Amino acid sequence: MALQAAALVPSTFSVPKEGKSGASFKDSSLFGVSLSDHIKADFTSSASRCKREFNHRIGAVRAQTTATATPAITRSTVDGKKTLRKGSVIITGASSGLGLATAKALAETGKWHVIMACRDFLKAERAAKSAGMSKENYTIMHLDLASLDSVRQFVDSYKRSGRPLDVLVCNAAVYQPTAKEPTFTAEGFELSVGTNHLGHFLLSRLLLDDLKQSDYPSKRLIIVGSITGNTNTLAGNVPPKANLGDLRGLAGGLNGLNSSAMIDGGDFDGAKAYKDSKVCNMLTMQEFHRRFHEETGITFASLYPGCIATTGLFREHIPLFRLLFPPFQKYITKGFVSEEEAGKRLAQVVSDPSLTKSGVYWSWNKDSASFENQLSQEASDQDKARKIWELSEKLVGLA
Ligand code: LMG
Ligand code: NDP
Ligand code: PMR
Repeated sequence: MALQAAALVPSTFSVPKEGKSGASFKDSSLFGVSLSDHIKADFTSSASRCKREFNHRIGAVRAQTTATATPAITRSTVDGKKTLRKGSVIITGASSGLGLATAKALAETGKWHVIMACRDFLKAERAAKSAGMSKENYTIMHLDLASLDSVRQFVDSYKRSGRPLDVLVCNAAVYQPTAKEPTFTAEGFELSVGTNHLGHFLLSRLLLDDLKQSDYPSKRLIIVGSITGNTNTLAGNVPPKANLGDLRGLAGGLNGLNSSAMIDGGDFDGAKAYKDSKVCNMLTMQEFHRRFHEETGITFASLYPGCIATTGLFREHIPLFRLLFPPFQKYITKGFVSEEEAGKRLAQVVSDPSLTKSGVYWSWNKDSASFENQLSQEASDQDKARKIWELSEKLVGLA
């Protein structure tokens, strides 16, 4: 009943406190202050710092690669002015929803070449065309995150293309709210955590070195998170709640045979598995930050883009939910954002010079201004982040 009341009177949201700090609802579009303005990037200095290393790496293969790849961080224009080369950004799951809207927003600037990493090539091609993206601004490459072989093949092809990698966006996800029984990835991991977390974990580990070698002024690894994985919010308290427990299911391989399909070892619940996977995404971002930010200069970030209630994410939900969810979010919670607006938000995290701070979980307030949000206790638990990292390494064959 608390949830119901809160849904109807958003300004009186109230959930039990978690840990020692009070509950925070900054995740909602109704709460929050922009803290981003003070962060300023210094692009020029890092550009020159990385240039030599980049040219050394890329030079040898450059001659054989496509015309779209650019040999140096700057290129000369006709009037002799130097301009920044196009950035190369990989976006997983760019065939619909947030990923597509972000690809479109970045492509439209003319400053980015978007590599749309998608499991359905034809769907991605149609989506790019109907979004009005012009051919010179994107490349579609096959990637099925539910298969680690496919992830490895994708990485090999990308490396062979000779293209630099400036930003990687881990965006793709599946959500199975109505599934009664678990389904599994090619390697036998429960599908939501297997795709949303483990597939992306392997992908980003294998591409980290490419990001590191990029000479782009600000190189970034972004993993899309969500409010529903954060139990310090109202949305995160709608049952079933995210909870990774002691990770016994993850340790057992999430295979539903000799181990549970759920991270916490409990009975299968598709909605919980999705929320758990988002907690893993947010913890992984922070673990990357702790392990690699200083050494590599890469910005690691996560975000909640707002409730994009119209995307394909809800394709498996019952028709009544799909009908009522958008007006519910628009008029009752006021957390609704359009795909276009959400795409602009993620595009900011990719390229805005003021969003270079690493280790941050970004959200936007009701005026669409970005701010650094607080994660729930579990989604910022350093010990759990390390354990998930280590268990995930074993599962994907990195350790
Ligand atoms: C679980 O249920 C599912 O079991 C699981 O499969 C998975 O989907 C998981 O988190 C995902 O959810 C969670 C359960 C939470 O939610 C529900 O049972 C249904 C909630 C439906 C929410 C979206 C639709 C809301 C429609 C509002 C009306 C539309 C208005 C249009 C605009 C009008 C403008 C004036 O359950 C709880 O946490 C219990 C909380 C109590 C429910 C409070 C409901 C408040 C909203 C008013 C409800 C109106 C009744 C509509 C019935 C819709 C049924 C789908
Ligand atoms: P969509 O379903 O529209 O997009 C998800 C994308 O992921 C699709 O392109 C889908 O491909 C792709 N995908 C799914 N499985 C795989 C796979 N095995 N390999 C490769 N790609 C795959 O949903 P959204 O745009 O809403 O979701 C995008 C991100 O935003 C997700 O990380 C989600 O958790 C997050 N998010 C969404 C919110 C929302 O309200 N919608 C709120 C908060 C976060 P295909 O087109 O082939 O199905
Ligand atoms: Mg939620 C401020 C309130 C708020 C916000 C921002 C969201 C976002 N939701 C809110 C409130 C509520 N939701 C309330 C009060 C209810 C009970 C009626 C409710 C229910 C609900 C359901 C059943 N909400 C949902 C579902 C889903 O199936 C979605 C989900 O959990 O997917 C995992 C969902 C979502 N609500 C959100 C967001 C962003 C989602 C989409 C999923 C995601 O995290 O990506």
